[in-house]
Amino acid sequence: RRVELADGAWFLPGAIAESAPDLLAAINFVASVSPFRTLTTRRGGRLSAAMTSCGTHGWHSDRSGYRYLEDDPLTHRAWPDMPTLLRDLAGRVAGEAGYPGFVPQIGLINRYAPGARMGLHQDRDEPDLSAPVVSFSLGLTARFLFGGLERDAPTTSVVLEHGDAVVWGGASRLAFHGVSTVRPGHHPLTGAFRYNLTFRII
Ligand code: MD3
Ligand code: FE
Repeated sequence: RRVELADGAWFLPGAIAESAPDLLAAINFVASVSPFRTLTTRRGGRLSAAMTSCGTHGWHSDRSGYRYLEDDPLTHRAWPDMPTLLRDLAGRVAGEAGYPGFVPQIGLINRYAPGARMGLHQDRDEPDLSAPVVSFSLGLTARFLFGGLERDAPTTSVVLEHGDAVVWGGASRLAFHGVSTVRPGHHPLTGAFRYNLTFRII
């Protein structure tokens, strides 16, 4: 099943639910090489979701701002290779949403403990904005907010549950979006966390 949330944005409820245990194992592999860490913003704030990455580059933020880096500044080594399962599943889900031939270069993994959130933002650090962003949600539920191309445009929300996928392309690629504060809970596979994986091309 696929539902168009906005022009070019497709919600595929439960699309990755079957693969959840294998996805968790892949996340644990990535985190064993490049651990989850809390990043700082240019202004000195802290992002409340912990992050790590796999693939050719990883996303990083510090006093110098946001960017993709070839090496992990925590380990001073390359980021872990993207597990084949992640690459294949992201490609399959993109195809189901009408974006065939998607081969992600980077997998950014966000880990939300209860109380964590992500403020309204655009994903615009990728030079190739013709490629969609594919996102997978695992574990605790979250309310996801998305708006228009301007920060003050009205927002709509959708509840993202364990096993859901969303693909953002076309006219929605630069839409403002964010995640409301994750509420306390327990999930049999992820315990007290929500994980979100986003697959990108830069
Ligand atoms: C809409 N992550 O990592 S995933 C992010 O749940 C991010 O962790 C959220 O926003 C999370 O940047 C939301 C859904 C999502 C991802 C990328 C998008 C929505 C998007 C890119 C463009 C438009
Ligand atoms: Fe985003």
